[in-house]
Amino acid sequence: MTFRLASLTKWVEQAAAHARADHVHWCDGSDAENQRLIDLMLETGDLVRLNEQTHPDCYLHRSDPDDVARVEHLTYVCTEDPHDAGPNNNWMAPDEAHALMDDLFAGCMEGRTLYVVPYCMGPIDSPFSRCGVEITDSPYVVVNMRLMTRMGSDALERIERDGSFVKGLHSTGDLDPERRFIVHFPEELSIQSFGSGYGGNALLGKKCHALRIASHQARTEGWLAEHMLIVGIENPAGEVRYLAAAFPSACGKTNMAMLIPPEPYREAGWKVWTLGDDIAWLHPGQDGRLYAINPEAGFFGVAPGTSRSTNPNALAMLNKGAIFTNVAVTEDNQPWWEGLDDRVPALDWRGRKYDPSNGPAAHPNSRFTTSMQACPSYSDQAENPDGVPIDAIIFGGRRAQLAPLVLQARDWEHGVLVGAAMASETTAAAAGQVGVVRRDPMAMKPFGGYHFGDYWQHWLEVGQQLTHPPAIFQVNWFRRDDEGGFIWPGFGDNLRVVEWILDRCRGQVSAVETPVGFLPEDGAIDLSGLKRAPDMNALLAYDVDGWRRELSEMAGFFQEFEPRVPESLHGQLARASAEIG
Ligand code: OXD
Ligand code: MN
Repeated sequence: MTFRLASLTKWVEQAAAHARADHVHWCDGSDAENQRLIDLMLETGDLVRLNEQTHPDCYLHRSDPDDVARVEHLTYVCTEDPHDAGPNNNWMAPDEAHALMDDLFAGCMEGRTLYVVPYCMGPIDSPFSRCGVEITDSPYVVVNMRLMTRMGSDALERIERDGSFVKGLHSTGDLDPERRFIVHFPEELSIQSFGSGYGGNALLGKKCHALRIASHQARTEGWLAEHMLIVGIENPAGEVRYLAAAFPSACGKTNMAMLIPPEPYREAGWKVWTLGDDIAWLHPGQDGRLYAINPEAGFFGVAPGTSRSTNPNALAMLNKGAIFTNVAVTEDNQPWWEGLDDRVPALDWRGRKYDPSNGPAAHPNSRFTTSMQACPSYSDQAENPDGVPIDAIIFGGRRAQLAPLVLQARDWEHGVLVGAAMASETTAAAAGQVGVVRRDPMAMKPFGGYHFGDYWQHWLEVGQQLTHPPAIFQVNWFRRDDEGGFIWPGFGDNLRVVEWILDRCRGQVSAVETPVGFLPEDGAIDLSGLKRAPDMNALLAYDVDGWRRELSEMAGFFQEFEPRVPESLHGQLARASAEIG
């Protein structure tokens, strides 16, 4: 590299001086550099080599036991005006946040190497991609960022061409949960993260940049940054249609992104193509359709529950070149987690001899990191600089009651209401209680970089630019029966619901209209080949009393975002309430 952007070198020099880093290393993303970092971490014990016969180039990282999930209560959005961060975010004044973080970062890299990690979110030559640079003292972060983003020299070249980038400053600090903060300065396009090495807190390209900062950028530039998988569905005629689907963390996005069609569908020629499992950047196109790119280049998936039957594609990509975080290991040093198979692990996620009285062997939020290209269903459209046209947007939640298996919104505006009012039970992906129903608009509760009222308004405005908007649906794979069991088989069988969604998009099937949206008619979801027919009446029931309560709870929830809730959302809610009576 012959020249470097002055604002970048200056920022790196200042950060290195302030943190008193011993060395500064500019990452080029090469294999040789990656190998050196892996060797270093094998020496320090940050990584453990897994069984080389069964899992070549696979490593295990055991994080600090107090550093295993995103910390939403320590995550801040620091806008000049607190109202701009909204009630959906923790807010701190930018000056106060800078003073706090400056204090924490002072001298924190003494004796450590500071790595400069240039990365590009999105295909390197896409006009929709955005770049960033993460400064970190964690080699684990560097090797993960290399899998998760386009990292290294190509990204640096693009940054120098663009002349702009998002600044991310990260240190694992001393991992003291009392000295842990993840702060965002959307107006400065910068992020500072201290005291955690965990993915969502430390891999700054992911949640911090590609969702919180990008959602803010997207608002000013007229697009959407969303917590959505992107998948291509090929029908037996060979036509591929693309869907984007938002689900809260740990609700099966990775499984849906790479699902294997059930046998009768496979035999008929259906195929599923994976473009992304977590984040979509959506842009209105010249032709009035909505186009999606995946800003990421890898998966940071939840391991527990991943098995040959639930997600064979994921399992196939975990045999080579994967990094595992907080899983258990078997006697012969293979990675293991609950739900994988019936072997008994030897060591749990903390490296202790496995003892069921200590709880699960793998941490419930244990993860794997792999490159997207390792996925057998990888679609090369993930590299398309223009993105792929989206036919349907799906909002999903984890709800034992009420929310039907699938429901279609009447139109874009109603769809924005459906997304804004989404609710789901909490999971282990974030620190805190698991299984509590909370509103999680567009699955963005932890990731929206600005006031949700403004965000819903922005969604409505993007819709106005689309002459052919995607149809919007809500799904719920997680309805339970009276004994607490799941009613719908889920996983690959979700394609049966997707087929109905695609038929609806093309106007090929009629549906039952209710005040809360369209439901499938009797027999409209193909159940052929299922060993046991699920109770479709229970899955598709329209419970008037339940919905009446739900609409009044939605109204209560929207109250929190006044006076910024768009009028048309009130209108949509009033219409549904009037129709229910
Ligand atoms: C993730 C999350 O890691 O949503 O994708 O927590
Ligand atoms: Mn996620």
